[in-house]
Amino acid sequence: MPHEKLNNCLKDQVMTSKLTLLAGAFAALLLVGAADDASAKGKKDKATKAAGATAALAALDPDKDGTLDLNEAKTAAGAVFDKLDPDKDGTLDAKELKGRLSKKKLAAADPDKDGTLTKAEYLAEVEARFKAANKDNDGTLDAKELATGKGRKLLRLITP
Ligand SMILES: [Ca+2]
Ligand SMILES: [Ca+2]
Ligand SMILES: [Ca+2]
Repeated sequence: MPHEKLNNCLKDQVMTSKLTLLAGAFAALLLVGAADDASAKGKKDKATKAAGATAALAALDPDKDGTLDLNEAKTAAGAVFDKLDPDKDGTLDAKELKGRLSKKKLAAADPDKDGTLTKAEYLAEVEARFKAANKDNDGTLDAKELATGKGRKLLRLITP
């Protein structure tokens, strides 16, 4: 190989490896950026959920003691039930529930299997979710407990 050609060939190789390095560095930057975004999003989600739970709690807590007790949850649930039952026949069917309960959950909460929930059945489901969300078993739910997955499942049934 003539000297010049060899030189060019080497230059090409150096260029290629530099480009590969650059591409690698760029990809790494992108990855770091994506990871940052994901953790920022996670934090934001958590903050949003906590803020949502705090706001929901404020609306559900007539005695303003900063926690939700079972009576308060049931009172709120009763109001939601009445609102969802515009034909006032005392039962909610899947359509009236508007996705607050999945089909499976509706079936589980409906022991007489007539496809609708009476207020008593609805309140029993509320009580079960309240207990599931009340991790420390102190009889009340605070904003932190309401922000958990189980807490939000309860909120779905008791917030307008
Ligand atoms: Ca309260
Ligand atoms: Ca029923
Ligand atoms: Ca608690």
